[in-house]
Amino acid sequence: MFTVKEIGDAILDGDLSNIEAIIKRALDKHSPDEIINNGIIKGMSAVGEKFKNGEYFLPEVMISAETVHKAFDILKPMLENCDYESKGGVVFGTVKGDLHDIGKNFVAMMLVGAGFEVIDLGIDVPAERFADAIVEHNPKLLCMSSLLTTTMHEMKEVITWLEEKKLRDKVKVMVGGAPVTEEYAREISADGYASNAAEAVERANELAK
Ligand code: B1M
Repeated sequence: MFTVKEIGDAILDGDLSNIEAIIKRALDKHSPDEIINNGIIKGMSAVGEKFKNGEYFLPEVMISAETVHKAFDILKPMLENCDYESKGGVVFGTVKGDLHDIGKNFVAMMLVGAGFEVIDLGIDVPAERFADAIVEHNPKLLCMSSLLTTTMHEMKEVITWLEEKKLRDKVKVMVGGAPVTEEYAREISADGYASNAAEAVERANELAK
């Protein structure tokens, strides 16, 4: 039996070869939500701390990120198969110039688990692709993630682009990611902001009403 703490440690150690077995055994005792919030997110936050303190360098961070992706592959179908009625579509992407997707994937998975249909545009998404996806999928929400202070301004670019294309009134816009704040969200006229995945689900529920 593996505890959620051990899952966090496996992420921190980048234990790619054992993560599948660890998650599967942890599922005997813990829900996917618990594993994500108390295991994987805590582990990845610890990786972030070590990166910040200079104890970890990019190779260690990348192997931990890969371990997280492998854990997601196992947990994702479990969240998707929940018996929820669809609350509407969500177009989601990490903004142009930004390759971080772990947080976006967490939030997307939680939104799927809460009954939204997520159209994931991936990373490095330019304004035009967000706009095209709105026309194609007619979602209730547009979600953008940014992890870099040098890319968060792209969120404003997207909103301006939507205004120019007369698409702004068709969706509610929610933004998030480590450098993004509630104040910044207000400044760029986003409709909502969340600082973590659980809050993102709450905000999405409010905005989709
Ligand atoms: Co990067 N990186 N990175 N990195 N990286 C950060 C973000 C950084 C803070 C590290 C540091 O210096 N302390 C720093 C940014 C500094 C800044 O801008 N202020 C940084 C840097 C500088 C860089 C590079 C420039 C490094 C380089 O090449 N020299 C480079 C940039 C590449 C690019 O994007 N163009 C780079 C590269 C990478 C990797 C590829 C190695 C890897 C990404 C792998 C991947 O994502 N597939 C990576 C990682 C892993 C990190 C850290 C260590 C961890 C990020 C993470 O996954 N956190 C990060 C340090 C840190 O954050 N402490 C760092 C865990 C994740 C669960 O949290 O993403 O914050 P987070 O998501 C949260 C919330 O923010 C929120 O909910 C999530 C779950 O709770 N949230 C939303 C996120 N999106 C949301 C959307 C919402 C609502 C909530 O609504 C729509």
